Amino acid sequence: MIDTMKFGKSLLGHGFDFYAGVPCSYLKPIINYLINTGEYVKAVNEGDAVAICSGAYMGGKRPIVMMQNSGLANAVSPLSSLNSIFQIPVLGFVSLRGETGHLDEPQHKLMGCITDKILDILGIEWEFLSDNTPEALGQIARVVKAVPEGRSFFFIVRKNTFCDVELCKSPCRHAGKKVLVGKSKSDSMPLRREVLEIVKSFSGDHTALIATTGYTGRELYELGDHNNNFYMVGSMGCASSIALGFALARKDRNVIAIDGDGALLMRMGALATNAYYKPSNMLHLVLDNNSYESTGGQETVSGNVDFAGLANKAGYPRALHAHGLDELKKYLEEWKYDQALTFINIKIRCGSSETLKRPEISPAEVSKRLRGFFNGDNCKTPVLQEFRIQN
Ligand SMILES: Cc1ncc(C[n+]2csc(CCOP(=O)(O)OP(=O)(O)O)c2C)c(N)n1
Repeated sequence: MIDTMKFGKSLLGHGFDFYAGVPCSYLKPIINYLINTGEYVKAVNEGDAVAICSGAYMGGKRPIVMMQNSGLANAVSPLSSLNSIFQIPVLGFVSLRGETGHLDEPQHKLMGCITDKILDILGIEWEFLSDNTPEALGQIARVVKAVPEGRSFFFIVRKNTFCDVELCKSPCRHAGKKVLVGKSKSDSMPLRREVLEIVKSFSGDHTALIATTGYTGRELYELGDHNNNFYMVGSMGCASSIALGFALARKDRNVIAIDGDGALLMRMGALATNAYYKPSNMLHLVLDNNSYESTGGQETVSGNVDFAGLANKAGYPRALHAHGLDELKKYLEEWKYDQALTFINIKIRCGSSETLKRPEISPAEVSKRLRGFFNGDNCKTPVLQEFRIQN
C-alpha cells in the first residue's frame, strides 16, 4: 500500500496546491490527509469539484480533483465542455469501485467496467495508480513532466491502494451573521443587456467576470471583449463553482459569477458549497428571466423559487433581491466597500438582439488570457503556495 502521508507531501511538493472532490472510501486516506492539512475543498457534486478546480487553475493554482467513479458521470459535462475545450488541465484521482472480477455492490458493476472507457472517450489520458510507494511517486513525477499543457490526466485508483490516515476533527464553520433582503414590491424587469452594462462598468480591471452559458456570455462579449471576461459555452450550471475556485485562489482579486435561473437550478447544490467557504471577494448574480431564453424561451421552474431566500438559507452572508437597476447598483457598491460573499437576484425580461454575435476568440484563448491577466508570468512555473481556507 502507498504511504499516504509521503504521497500527499509529494503532491504538494510538485506544486499541486489546490484540491477539491467528493469522497470515496477507496480515496479516504488521501482525502483525509488533505482535509487535515487544510488544502481540500468539499464539493457537493463531482462536476462542481471539477469546475471549482478549473476556476482555481485560472486563478493560478495547480489543481487536483478526487472522486468515486460513480461521480465521474456527474463530472462529464464540465470535463467535456469546460476542461477539454478551454484547455484547463486538472489532475484527477478516480476510484475503481466495481472492478471486474472483484465482488462489490451492484450499483458499481457497470461503472466498474467502463471507467477507463469513459476517460478514453473524453480524450483524457490515464493510468492505474500503483500501490507501491516508490512506483506511485515515480508516476506522479513522470505525469507532472509528461502531461502536455492544457491536458487533464487521471489516475484510476483500485481498492486498498492507500494506507489509512485518520481524519482529524476540523473546526466547526459557523455561518455567522446573515443578511436577507427579499422581494417586497414589483420588479422593473430590465433587459439582460442593461444589467450587464452596469456590471461591466462597475467591475473594472480587478474583477473577473464569469458569464454563464448561452446569451449571457454572448451579450457580455458584445458589450466589449476584455481580458477579465470568461464566456462559458458549456458546463451549464458551473459558473458559480468556477467563480468559487477563482475566489479562493485569488483572494486579492474580485470575481462575479453571472448566472441564469435555468443554470442555477441545474446545480443548485453549489449554493451550499459557495456559502460554506464564503469568499468575501465573490459576488453571485442571478439574471432570472424565468426562462431558458438561449434555447428558445422555454419556461423554467423558477417562477415559485425565492432565490435570495435559498441563498440565505444555504448560508450566504448577504442575499439580496434587486427590484431594478438602481438597487443593483447600490448592492454592487456595497459589496465593493464592505466585502462579504454576496448573492443578488434580479428579475429580467426576455429580449436579445436578433444578430447576437458569438465570441470570436476561442475558449482556449479565453481561459489562457484570464489566467495570464491575473497571474502574469507566475502561472507558467507553478510554485507551492501556502493555501489555507479561512474560517
Ligand atoms: C448540461 C446542459 N444542458 C442543456 C444545455 C442547453 N442550454 C444552453 S443555454 C440553456 C438555457 C440556459 O438558461 P438560463 O440559465 O436560464 O439562461 P438564459 O438562456 O435564460 O439566459 C440551455 C438549456 C447545455 N448547454 N448544457
